[in-house]
Amino acid sequence: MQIIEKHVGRALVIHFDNPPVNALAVGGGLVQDIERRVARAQTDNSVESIILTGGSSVFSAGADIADFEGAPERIDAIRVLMQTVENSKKPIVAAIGGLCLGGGLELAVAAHYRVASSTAKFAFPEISLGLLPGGGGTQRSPRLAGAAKAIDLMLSGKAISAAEALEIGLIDRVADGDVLDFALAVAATGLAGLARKSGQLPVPADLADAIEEAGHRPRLTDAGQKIIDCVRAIADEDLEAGLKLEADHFGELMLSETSRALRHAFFGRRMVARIPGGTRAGSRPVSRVTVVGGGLMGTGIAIALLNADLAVSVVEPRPDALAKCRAGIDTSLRRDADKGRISSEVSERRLAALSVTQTLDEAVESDLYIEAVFEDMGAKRDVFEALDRVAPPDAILASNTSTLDLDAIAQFTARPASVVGLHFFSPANIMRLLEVVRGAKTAPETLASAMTFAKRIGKTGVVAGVCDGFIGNRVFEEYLRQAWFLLEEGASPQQVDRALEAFGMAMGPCRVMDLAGQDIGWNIRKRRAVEQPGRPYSKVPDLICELGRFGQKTGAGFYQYPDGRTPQIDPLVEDLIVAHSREIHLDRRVIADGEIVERCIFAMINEGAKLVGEGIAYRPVDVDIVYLDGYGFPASRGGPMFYADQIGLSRLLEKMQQFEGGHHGWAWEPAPLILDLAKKNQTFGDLNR
Ligand code: 3H9
Repeated sequence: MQIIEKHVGRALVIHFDNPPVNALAVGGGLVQDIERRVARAQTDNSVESIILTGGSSVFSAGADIADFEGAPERIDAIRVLMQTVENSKKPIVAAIGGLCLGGGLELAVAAHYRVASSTAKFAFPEISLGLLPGGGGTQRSPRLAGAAKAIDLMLSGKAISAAEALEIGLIDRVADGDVLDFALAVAATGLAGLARKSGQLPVPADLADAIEEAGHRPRLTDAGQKIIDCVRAIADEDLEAGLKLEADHFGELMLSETSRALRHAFFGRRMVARIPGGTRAGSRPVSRVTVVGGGLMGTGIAIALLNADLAVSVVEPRPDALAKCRAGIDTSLRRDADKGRISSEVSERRLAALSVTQTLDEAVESDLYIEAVFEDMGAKRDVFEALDRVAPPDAILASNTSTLDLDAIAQFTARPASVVGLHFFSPANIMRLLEVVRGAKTAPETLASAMTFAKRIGKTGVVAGVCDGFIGNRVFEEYLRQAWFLLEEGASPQQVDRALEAFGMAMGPCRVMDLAGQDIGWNIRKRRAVEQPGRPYSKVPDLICELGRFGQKTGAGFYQYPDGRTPQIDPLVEDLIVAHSREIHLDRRVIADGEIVERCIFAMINEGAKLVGEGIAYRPVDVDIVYLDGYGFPASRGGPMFYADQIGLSRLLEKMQQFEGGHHGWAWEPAPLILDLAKKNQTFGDLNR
């Protein structure tokens, strides 16, 4: 972290440098240092104008998010900086190269003139952290860009280009060539008549209409409401009062559980990319990938890879399946172009990067091979033996298995160190999560390469050790186990779904399994009955399956789907469940929604803790990110392990002990890690490093 100051003619250039993203850190003192220098320049007679710059690639990614873990007053240093900048007697130019986000944009907006490189990008991403622009952004940007445009930026968090920022008046000029040289040239020709104090500009003419329109937006969060509140204050209050309201609202949001959860997820997504004790240095670059298997999963994977501009070969021996795969890829890429998500040139270029063949021998040599064939050990053996024969010696060999033993698969080759699991979630081109499975013999370099590859294709890669279900499905199994027990004890499918959806799960378990296919769970339960006879499930979902009701694809599951998609309550299912409770001599009782949530979510937490204790997941945050990015866990709760810390592990244990005394209490044996942490008065968060 440093500031380089230089005098160029009568201009003072203050170049701040805080790698990697020029976060405006209060803790590290950068903010205070910039402020001191701007204040000092006021009395330096050799200085006529001041240029603030962060260099050519990042102006600033905003406030240092780590600073928000302290007391809200700490952040005041940012506001002091903004005030000093705006009140400067000498004109201040923001020379913006590259990213200009959040507090960085607020700094630019507090300056008196803004020039940006043509590649610069502007956004207020605070909303995605459950926050609002708290450094004057809600007060100054509407005065510059108009209320509707500014509100849209703040509520959506979306980025705009330099050209768009110029068009809406957020910046003043787009630089030809180097942005600092351009800013210096502007300063040298004089800023008289150009420099403006944004905070003193008139109330934007569209304010009332924009506030009215914004108030009707669906799903406004607390942060969204507060943004609108602050902008409304522009009409009613002077700048100082507006800034005070903004600071108060920011302080409240910063301390809210939602924002803390979203910040946990922000750092968590980056933390899971770090392999403990590992390094990215040895990563092998991946530019060409062969996908073996052109079914639904293989097709989705191929689309995801093409969308990341990789060259892809798909190998599928069955001609009709190969044709279907090719058509699926074509449709997806062309649809993206039709919908304007990509240009038709990009779509054509990506399609040209695809080749399909019926045999592996015909496929182009690749850096990475991803097996996506049927979940059967014999089929995997055939593929991996063939891969061992044809793949170049330094290629990575990956299996997309979700249930089979990766270590056994690796043994089908003479190079188990190059074998890794890449567990995509369906549809693979949409779902953000990628479980990267580390086998007993997977080399650190193979694992690091797989994680780099995950980032390259825009996925959140989370490392999991080998076990049945890895992180995601192993935890999900315990969640479902409780959901199905609750049905036989007295709850209805719609009550279980409603309770968990009210907690924030994207979809309740009955609807999820109807969507995924009830037969998938049925197969797992049949296998488990043999493998783990001491850990039974409720028979309820099996009874549903025995009627041929596999969910949406058969028009019925826990619910009926007359239009193929919308669930409708089916009295037959209710009767079937009640009859089953009677048959197993269980007196059905009224179950509170709170119990449904606690049992399902605490079961998730307990299994997550077991995974961390066993070393399958590196850290509790790895479980959180799997759940946030792959299983629809509510972002505002930060993932199951973060949520557990909010409840408190001692309270969690107490509740689990109560459940231990109830129906199928054996399922509540606490994870040793929870006992250990609770004894030491520690949290899961303490293990996240
Ligand atoms: C704000 O500004 C509030 C204001 O209104 C003022 C209030 C008074 N702080 O993502 P990457 C780290 S709120 C701290 O892997 P990329 C990140 O953790 C802020 N650290 O790279 C990572 O660290 P590590 C509003 C930050 O190229 C490293 O930088 N701003 C921050 O894929 C590289 O990040 C935002 O919400 C930060 N602000 O993406 C922007 N930003 O290497 C958040 C990044 O140790 N940031 N780091 O894991 C982003 O969206 C992306 O990081 C960015 C780069 C697009 C900048």
